[in-house]
Amino acid sequence: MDVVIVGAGFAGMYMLHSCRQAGLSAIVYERGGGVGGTWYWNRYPGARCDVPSLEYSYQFSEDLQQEWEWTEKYATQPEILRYAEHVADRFDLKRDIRFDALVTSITYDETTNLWTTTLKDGEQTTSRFIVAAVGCLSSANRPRFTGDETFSGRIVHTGEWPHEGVDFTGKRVAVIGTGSSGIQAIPIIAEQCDHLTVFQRTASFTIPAHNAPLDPQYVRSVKSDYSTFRAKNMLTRAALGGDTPTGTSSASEVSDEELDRVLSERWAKGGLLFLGGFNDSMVNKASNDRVANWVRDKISSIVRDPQTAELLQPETVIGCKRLVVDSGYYETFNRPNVSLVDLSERPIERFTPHGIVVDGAEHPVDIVVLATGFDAMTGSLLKLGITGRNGVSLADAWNAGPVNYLGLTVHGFPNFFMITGPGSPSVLTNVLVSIQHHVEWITSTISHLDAHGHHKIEATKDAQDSWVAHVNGVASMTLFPTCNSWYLGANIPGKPRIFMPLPGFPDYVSRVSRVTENHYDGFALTP
Ligand code: N01
Repeated sequence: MDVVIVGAGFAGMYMLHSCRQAGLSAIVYERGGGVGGTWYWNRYPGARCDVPSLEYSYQFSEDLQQEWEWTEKYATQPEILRYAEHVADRFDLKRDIRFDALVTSITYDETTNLWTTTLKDGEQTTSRFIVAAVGCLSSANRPRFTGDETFSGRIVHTGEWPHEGVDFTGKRVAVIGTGSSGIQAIPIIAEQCDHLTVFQRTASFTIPAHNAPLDPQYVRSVKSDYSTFRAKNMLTRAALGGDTPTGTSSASEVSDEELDRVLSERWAKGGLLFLGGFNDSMVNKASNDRVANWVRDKISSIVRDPQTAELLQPETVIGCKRLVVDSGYYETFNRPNVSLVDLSERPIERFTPHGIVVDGAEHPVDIVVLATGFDAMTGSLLKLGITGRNGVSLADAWNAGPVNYLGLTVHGFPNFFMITGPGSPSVLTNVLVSIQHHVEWITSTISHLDAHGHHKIEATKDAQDSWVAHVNGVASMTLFPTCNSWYLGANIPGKPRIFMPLPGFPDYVSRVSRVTENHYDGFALTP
């Protein structure tokens, strides 16, 4: 093979299509039984994208983007999975995808300049290039709790949701975790179950989605000039929401009335662009405090029980942990069948056969939903068992953190590419846009190598060191490093604390373009 691609989510599918267009032979190995990546696994109730559907979609084919009809502003998981299936069928992708194919190792051979990919069943394939399209949030974090093996009920993880669904009728349910997954699932589970106990270690800031069916007239107007709509989005920091520009003033400088006007407007509109009301919310603590306090007051105005309302008010900087978008989350705590248990001071003590004990009190439970997130950005890459030049494993190379060049490559790992890897804007963007950028760069780079008789591309150590310094420098100008988020790896015990994604999509794109135009500056190309 020219290219072995790992993962058949949105990144792997487009990578395969792009390879074919460039005349490269390629095969995709996918551990799941179907396409869709994160949307294949995350089937929990309420799972839905928080990027508007007209943006969270491919733009490489005008016909595709014209013919596909999204039904809601924010698409549900089943609808996104149907879209992924549609794309796979429309571009005849499945004939080059091997499903239920778990990659156990990928090893570089310096003498042949080839990579060998080994599957769990022992099958091996050699290829000139490897593209890891494994997703940023695809390695479930399943913390163990004392006594959980004695629990007589069922334990499920949002990121590995049973395909047949879970019936909560008449059950006492625990949800552990209040990030995006928990916050999406909690309102739906509360409606279905007998009693829901939410176990919260850290409160999250969440903004209402105000989801609704898509207005056909709006869809027609976007589709009448889709490319301009896409181009505007790509010029924003998060490659998203070009129609709602970021405010031009500082939240620390406006009057109380102006602050309230801007934030009320953004709250009423809903969604992730809430934080763009002012131009400095993520770089100026005083500004962030004012925005955060406004949301804290909002929580108090929605949640009737004052003690619960207080527990639901996050203490962190708003936006430090990824902002969540919800449908009826805070309102759910006004239901008589929902209670909140605070773990911030006292963690879960143990599981018993019939419940969960915190601070000496047992909460009776039949089903436990772990909404405990992922070993983000590096977890799935490290699970591939990658070994590069001189027998050095990726795990060793990343011992102190995921060093990389442009978030696309790693020194010591020639002809190996990552899509939305650490060091790229990835999770701080509409990831479909980042995926497109990376896929097209990787394909054109391979074509460039072939056209110029180069067999090998590898980031130099110097270029990698400068890139890592650049990413750290940008992150340190923001408020992102001020809390324990998965962006920093802080949710996984023992993981190096490094801010992994790079804020700012447009600047990233220009930097990558400059590297390419400058004869792949920072890379060694070997004839
Ligand atoms: O995971 P998370 P997620 N005991 O890591 C808690 C994307 N996404 O699956 O904050 C008790 O955010 C943990 O507590 P703490 C999106 O990018 C998108 O919800 O570490 N609690 C936290 O509350 C998102 O950010 C959508 O103190 C424990 C929670 O579990 C990312 O995926 C939907 C614990 C984990 O929250 C991850 O979201 C869903 C323990 N031992 C996800 N361990 C969209 O809408 C962990 N927690 C597109």
